[in-house]
Amino acid sequence: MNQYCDLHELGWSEWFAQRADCRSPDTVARVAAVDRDQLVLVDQDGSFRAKLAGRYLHHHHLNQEMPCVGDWVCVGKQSGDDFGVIHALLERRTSLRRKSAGTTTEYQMIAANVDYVLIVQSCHFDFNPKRLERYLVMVMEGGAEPYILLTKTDLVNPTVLATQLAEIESIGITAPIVPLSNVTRDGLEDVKRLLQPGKTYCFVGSSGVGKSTLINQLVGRDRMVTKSVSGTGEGRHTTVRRELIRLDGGALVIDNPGMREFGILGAESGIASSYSDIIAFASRCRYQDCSHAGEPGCAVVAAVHAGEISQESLDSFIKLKEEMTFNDMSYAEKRKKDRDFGRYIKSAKRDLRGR
Ligand SMILES: Nc1nc2c(ncn2[C@@H]2O[C@H](COP(=O)(O)OP(=O)(O)OP(=O)(O)O)[C@@H](O)[C@H]2O)c(=O)[nH]1
Ligand SMILES: [Mg+2]
Ligand SMILES: [Zn+2]
Repeated sequence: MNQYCDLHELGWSEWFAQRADCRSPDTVARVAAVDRDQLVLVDQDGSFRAKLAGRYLHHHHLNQEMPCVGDWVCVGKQSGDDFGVIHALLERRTSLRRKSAGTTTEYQMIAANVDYVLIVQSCHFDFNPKRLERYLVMVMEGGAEPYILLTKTDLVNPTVLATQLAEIESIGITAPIVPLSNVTRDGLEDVKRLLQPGKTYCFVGSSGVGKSTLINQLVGRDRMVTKSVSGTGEGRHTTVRRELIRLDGGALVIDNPGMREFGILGAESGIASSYSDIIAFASRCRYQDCSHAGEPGCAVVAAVHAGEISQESLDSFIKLKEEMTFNDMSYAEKRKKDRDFGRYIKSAKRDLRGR
């Protein structure tokens, strides 16, 4: 994060100024990353570490009450000290979150105070309009604006891409779509044009679709860790934490670990890496909606037989997916209520503008 910038350059606006009521001598800072019980904050003087005040932890227990990347907080810091104590969380203007499995009151936060969410899918293997819709609902509900990025266009022929674009439009999705390749750099300028200084952009999408690679291209150097896995372009779970960074052009971007669609929002936990193996194999199953329960052409079951995945991790993965189906029920209900999805999106957008 750049040193010595104005709070506005970190995304601060009148909206927050009107609601900030930090007790003196606390000042406001933005959460750039969360590492277990420590947070990385940024303010006009640069970045520093901080932890939550004991009193705060005592009074707040829900997931969504804990500061997440993108949040603004009130923090006490002695001048010259490089460690802060967080006393309060400022109201969120927008939030990107999902319901936790099996509870109605708790949410898993992905990021806060995001202006735009870039939903990233690869047009090679990962393309899935249903999942795209689920992301769109999540974005709209959180109050941010969506963009759709289709990566790895170098791996499909143009007619495949054209069919995918047509399919997205045919189901009533009106969000702007940018096809791109991190390899040929086609479309990169289109992405850059979307990015405005002082606005916050959160990248979401499955593991391996090229989120970090894209952010590195935008930064102009290798800021995020990416992993080369195979010539076919499938990736494994590489990014392990969310992080807010400021691009030279002034836009603020948040990288995310993949696999959101499975709702493993605590994807930082150890099990995530074994699931990402399963997901990598699953992308090669014959059927896109394969449940890995004996369908023909199932690459996951084949990998179990080959000893590349253990039966136990497959079992827990399937169990987790069942929970996620439960998670998605609210989405199904929403769809029933509002059969015309396009209309739903439009009204959500109207609500947003009315805010
Ligand atoms: N052919 C091709 N490969 C790409 C493209 N973008 C990324 N890759 C490759 O895909 C793999 C995964 O890329 P990452 O950027 O690590 O993916 P990610 O979305 O950040 O993945 P997670 O951090 O696990 O969520 C790497 O091997 C990249 O080199 C692309 O446009 N075309
Ligand atoms: Mg990544
Ligand atoms: Zn399968």
